[in-house]
Amino acid sequence: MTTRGFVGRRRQDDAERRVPPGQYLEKGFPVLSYEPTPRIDHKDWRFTIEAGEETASWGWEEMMSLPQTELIVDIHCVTKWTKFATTWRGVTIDRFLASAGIRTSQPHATVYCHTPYTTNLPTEDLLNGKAMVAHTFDGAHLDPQHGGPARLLVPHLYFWKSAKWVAGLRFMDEEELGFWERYGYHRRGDPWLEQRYAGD
Ligand SMILES: Nc1nc2c(c(=O)[nH]1)N[C@H]1C(S)=C(S)[C@@H](COP(=O)(O)O)O[C@H]1N2
Ligand SMILES: [Mo]
Repeated sequence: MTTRGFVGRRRQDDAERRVPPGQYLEKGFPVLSYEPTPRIDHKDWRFTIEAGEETASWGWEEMMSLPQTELIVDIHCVTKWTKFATTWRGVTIDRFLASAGIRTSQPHATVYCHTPYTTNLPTEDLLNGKAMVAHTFDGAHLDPQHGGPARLLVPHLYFWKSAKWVAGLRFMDEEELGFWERYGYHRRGDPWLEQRYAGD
């Protein structure tokens, strides 16, 4: 019985270590969108990558025929909620690049959407399995409110980098600030370093 108490305490400590500084644990899945939820048909969905002179673009079926990856990850919103163990399925940015034979040399990336939302981040945060275009959440089609038919997922950065209704990536030599970044949010947004605002 003392053992049970001890194990309970240990579990709580583990949970606390898993929540980045300044965050709290959220059991639900809040919706945060500045624009109204668009309804995008699979047949109208495209994902484009531009890197210098090179451009490649995939329709829905083309994306689904690429190798798929499942990720189970904690996510962290800059409004301070953290959600544990969310399950996603999609295609990593590496797979898109490899399927088109594109090599990125540009250090900056801008993410754009089927809506006016944009966000920017360093290119390296999108590579080596760190980011994907996700179309499935918890085994079901991604809800339109959460970015369906597909959103970017960059779970190791604050969730505003995970652009919903993603339409493309532009790799660039010069940095171009995105929607929230122009309002003073951080260019990278690492939750473990509490990079909430420019200058953090
Ligand atoms: N297109 C688009 N993507 C977006 C946003 C948005 O307003 N528009 N909000 C961002 C923010 S601040 C967060 S926390 C997450 C919220 O995703 P959710 O609504 O699925 O929880 O989406 C990010 N991606
Ligand atoms: Mo957010």
